[in-house]
Amino acid sequence: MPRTLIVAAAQLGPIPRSQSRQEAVARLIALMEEAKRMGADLVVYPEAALTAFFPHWWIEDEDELDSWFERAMPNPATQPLFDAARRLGVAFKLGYCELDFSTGRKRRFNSAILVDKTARIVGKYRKIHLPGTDQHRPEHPFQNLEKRYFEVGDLGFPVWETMGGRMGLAICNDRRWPETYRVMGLQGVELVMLGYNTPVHNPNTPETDDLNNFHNHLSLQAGAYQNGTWVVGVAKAGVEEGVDQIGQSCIVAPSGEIVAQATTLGDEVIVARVDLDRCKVYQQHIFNFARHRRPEHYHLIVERTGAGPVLGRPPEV
Ligand code: CDV
Repeated sequence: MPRTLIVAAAQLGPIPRSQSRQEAVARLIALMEEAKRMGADLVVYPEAALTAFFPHWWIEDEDELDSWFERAMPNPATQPLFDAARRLGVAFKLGYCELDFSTGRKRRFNSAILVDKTARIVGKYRKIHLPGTDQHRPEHPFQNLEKRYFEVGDLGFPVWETMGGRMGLAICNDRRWPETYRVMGLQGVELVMLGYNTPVHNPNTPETDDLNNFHNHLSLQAGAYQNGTWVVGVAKAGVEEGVDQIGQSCIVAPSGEIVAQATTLGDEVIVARVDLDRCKVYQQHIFNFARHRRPEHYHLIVERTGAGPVLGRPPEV
């Protein structure tokens, strides 16, 4: 298996509330075809790439809420994307909202799947770090109701051996948490793929709005470097149903350097040549976890500083 892949980040502009799944999928296929022309082996799409980001709205009607979710993958609306992957020989990572009945009760997740060049689903991840609240905040210009609409993912942070490397998935807010990368880093991950819907304005913390682009890249670059892994972060960008979202989709090398970056807030493909062997210099030396990581000593620092576990933080992040 070659250890070098051409990886594409397929940024999306806004998906209007009125846009059908079929129309959204047609956009994804157009981006995949463009990525193929650019030589791509693998295309990474954003979080919730089939619909508008409905957690920004208060929805009381159960059927209306369910209408934003997928009950199967693939399904009739997304089958053309799988067909395109097989026809073009391009793997992809897709973010979508999942309605699951496998345990005998209805569960909703913010999910992502990794699909190989034969259109076979290699793995699934369900978002663990859900931001926002489960409460309606009518005084805010828009909501983030992920804690109301989704359950915390129950699949952990697995890593799959496929496409010649070790691949992992994360979703949006996960990228801000070092644990996300480290749990996969401890499994030797070489390429982390994630998508995001990140508003420019955070109604809870407007004083940090100016730093949103900086914090996006800071998180992606730190996660990459500190685990010696490639990271691809892909936005749904632009003004979607009145909510302005950041772009800045990018591909980050294990050095922490950004090697490709989107320059628009619309549908845009960027590509990079991803040599998975570039992880080795970091994973075998500065971040050789087996040789240098000392988890058995970390608790001493907590005891000496008296910091203890951090409890009682405000419920919203
Ligand atoms: N979809 C997200 O997870 N968005 C969060 C916002 C709400 C802070 C993010 O971390 O980008």
